[in-house]
Amino acid sequence: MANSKFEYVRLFEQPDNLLRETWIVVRIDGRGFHKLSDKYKFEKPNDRRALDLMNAAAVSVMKALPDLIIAYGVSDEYSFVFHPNCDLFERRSAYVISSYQKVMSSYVHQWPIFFPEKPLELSSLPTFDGRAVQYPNERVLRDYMSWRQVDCHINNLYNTTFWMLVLKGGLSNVEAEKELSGTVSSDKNEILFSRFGINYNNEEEIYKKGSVVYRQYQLEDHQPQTLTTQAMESQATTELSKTQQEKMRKLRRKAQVVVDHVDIIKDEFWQRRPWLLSGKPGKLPAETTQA
Ligand code: DGT
Ligand code: MG
Ligand code: MG
Repeated sequence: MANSKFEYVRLFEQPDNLLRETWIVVRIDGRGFHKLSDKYKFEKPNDRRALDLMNAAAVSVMKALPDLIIAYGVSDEYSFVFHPNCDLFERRSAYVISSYQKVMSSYVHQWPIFFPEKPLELSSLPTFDGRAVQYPNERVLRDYMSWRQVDCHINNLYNTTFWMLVLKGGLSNVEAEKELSGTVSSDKNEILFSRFGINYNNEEEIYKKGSVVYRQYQLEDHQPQTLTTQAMESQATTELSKTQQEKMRKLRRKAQVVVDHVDIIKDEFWQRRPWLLSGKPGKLPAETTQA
């Protein structure tokens, strides 16, 4: 860049690098989706096509950014996780957060596939907010993921019961809210079962558990590997050269990106997929390697 007397303005640019060796979570959330879901008449409490569209957008982002380790989505939000060894955009916050723009464009782009009969109106285009939070270790990262999944469960049980009371039980929104105020999970399960013959356990997993998106490798046996061992393994991979990072990206691009609706709170999910916390790609399933 040519030197000029105006060059000094660069001194006003503040560094915004995210801390090294921390887990980065970019959480995006649909802006005003309450209104948007009314506008495009999403089914209540869950519109399968709307959730599938969010998942499709998340899969596109995972494919475009091999640095992403895992993503978790529920309702109009998605959390995208980068490993502590990730050096994407030199960990500059604004660039990392901008990955949410990819979600937005992918969501809008794929909308007609999921809602062919409901074209988007320019005045009501879906938009998202995004922010990045750093977590210092695996324990806190996993607690973050557990927090989102517990939230999914609590909200879904409430919403399922609420909308049953309104749509099938003939209550007004205010009456249903009153009926549910002060109730605990077992009360809601009982209302669903005794009044509507619904066993909440049989509801679809995508609604109860949300959606987990990650790269699939060969599953490991369910070994009682301790978290300390995992923590040490990932510690060893924190300082990677640019060439190593690029090699890792290449390997990750070869893996299939899958969408699962499973428990991510218990250890088993993480133990069977050690590549998530270690950040090191696993073994590709045999058929993928031959292709
Ligand atoms: P915000 O995020 O502060 O801009 O406000 P909202 O309106 O996006 O609210 P938020 O993010 O707290 O809650 C998500 C809203 O999106 C909630 O009002 C219900 C709606 N929504 C999300 N998924 C579905 C769905 O599958 N069906 C229906 N009917 N509504 C949904
Ligand atoms: Mg929202
Ligand atoms: Mg939300």
